[in-house]
Amino acid sequence: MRLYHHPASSNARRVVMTAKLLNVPLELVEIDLADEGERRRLGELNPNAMVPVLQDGDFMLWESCAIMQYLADLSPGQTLYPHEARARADVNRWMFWACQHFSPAIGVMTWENIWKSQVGAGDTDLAELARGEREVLRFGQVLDRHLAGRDYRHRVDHGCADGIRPTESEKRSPESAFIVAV
Ligand SMILES: N[C@@H](CCC(=O)N[C@@H](CS)C(=O)NCC(=O)O)C(=O)O
Repeated sequence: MRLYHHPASSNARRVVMTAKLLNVPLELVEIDLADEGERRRLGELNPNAMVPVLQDGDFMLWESCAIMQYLADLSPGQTLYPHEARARADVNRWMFWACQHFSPAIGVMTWENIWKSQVGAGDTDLAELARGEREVLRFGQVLDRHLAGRDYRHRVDHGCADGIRPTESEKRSPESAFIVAV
């Protein structure tokens, strides 16, 4: 299976981390989101022209959480994505939360701090950055409270140790811990 991704995309990273935890080999194809030609090619794979996109033979799948669930469904005996209804609903709850709340908040930060300059879309909008910071703080606190007292770091470390590393610019940005963790 092939995954079209970008290393700085948290949406792509959560798929890569899931594949590593499930021991599903993926051929990683990096898309340069700053390149017009590559973005056009991406638009042929995903009408939203976004990474990640999974190619499994003639089956194309976009949306990171759908890809994660698909990889789990292809992995007999896996325990990462539970089968029991409430346990699965709890995982689904956090997946929807990440897509609806946390990722969009992080997205404001990464757009203003990283992508905007790379695609020549102008200077950082400080008001927008402040709004992003407020949103990251609001939803980050929800995650923080949920994780307090739970043993979760070894899972994240396991994913990171296998090659998921923040770029130098992400290391300097305050949200890098969240980008790696989610
Ligand atoms: N809901 C989508 C979001 C995907 C997404 O926002 N991808 C970003 C990178 S993190 C992207 O490709 N952006 C390119 C663009 O907006 O043009 C998912 O979970 O896969």
